[in-house]
Amino acid sequence: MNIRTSTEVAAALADGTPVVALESTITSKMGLPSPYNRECFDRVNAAIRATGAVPAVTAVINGELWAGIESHHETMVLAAEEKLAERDLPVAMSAKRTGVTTVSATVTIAGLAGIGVFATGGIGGVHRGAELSFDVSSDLGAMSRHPVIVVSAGAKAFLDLPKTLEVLETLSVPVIGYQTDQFPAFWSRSSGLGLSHRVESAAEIAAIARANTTVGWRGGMLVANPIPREAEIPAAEIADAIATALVEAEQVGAIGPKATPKILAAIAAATNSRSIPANLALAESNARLAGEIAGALLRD
Ligand code: PSU
Ligand code: MN
Repeated sequence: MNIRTSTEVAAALADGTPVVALESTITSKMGLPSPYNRECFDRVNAAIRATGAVPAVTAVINGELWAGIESHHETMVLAAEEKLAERDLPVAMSAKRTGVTTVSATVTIAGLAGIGVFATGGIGGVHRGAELSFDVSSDLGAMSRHPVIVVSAGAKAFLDLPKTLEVLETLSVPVIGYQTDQFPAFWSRSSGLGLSHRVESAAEIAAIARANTTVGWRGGMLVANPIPREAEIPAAEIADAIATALVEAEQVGAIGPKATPKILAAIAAATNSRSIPANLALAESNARLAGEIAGALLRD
């Protein structure tokens, strides 16, 4: 197989220890400003370990796909400046480039490595104004084609969340609320949009994943895990910051792959950095739940 894994991840996959994939864009400068990107990296890795699972950070290093980097790669991966989505992987491989992976690239690599659970912050989705810009994240299509459970705090609130849910339905990606009836909005526990499916435990998520295999579903599913209550930013406050950030991103012409990093940075500025601890807390909480799901998948 054309996938490299750390010695630890290779051993875990071989002996049936749970493994959780992690993306690397959120822990690059495009996801969080330094030093919070390193703090996020350390906290999500520790949260997965605390559940007894092994973290597998995905990245592309000198053209090779890694599912579980070695510790000597960490500094380079945290500093990498190229954001790679699924379609960028073949180009980065042939040109022997180094870059960080988005959700779409991570589910691709995790699927190839046989890792069935992945924790992120928030998935990409349908951008506001997509009816004119056509900006729909490749994360959505990738989740429908790779058999990986994605644990996220919903989708980022600057997206068009109703349209994001519609596209997930069109693509047949199950969306499961973890201890919630509503789709979370990243910094806030709820978007006000109802979900059809709710579970209370990691074991129920594992059972749904197994049933998906029984019905022949070859794609993944989205687990929507609301941000911890104590870290939540009230929806009205974040709404103002989002409005400011979207105007700023438009003024500097941040479109395509540059849009999400620019909007995230502008929201951090507009909230006096309050968005950052919220982002760290939700990523950590998603990592913990993903570790529990990976354990439940192997146990029962
Ligand atoms: N969530 C975060 N920070 C991020 C991202 C998500 O809290 O940096 C990244 C993820 O890697 C996601 C990507 O896959 O943004 C989506 O980018 P785009 O909208 O260009 O598809
Ligand atoms: Mn896009």
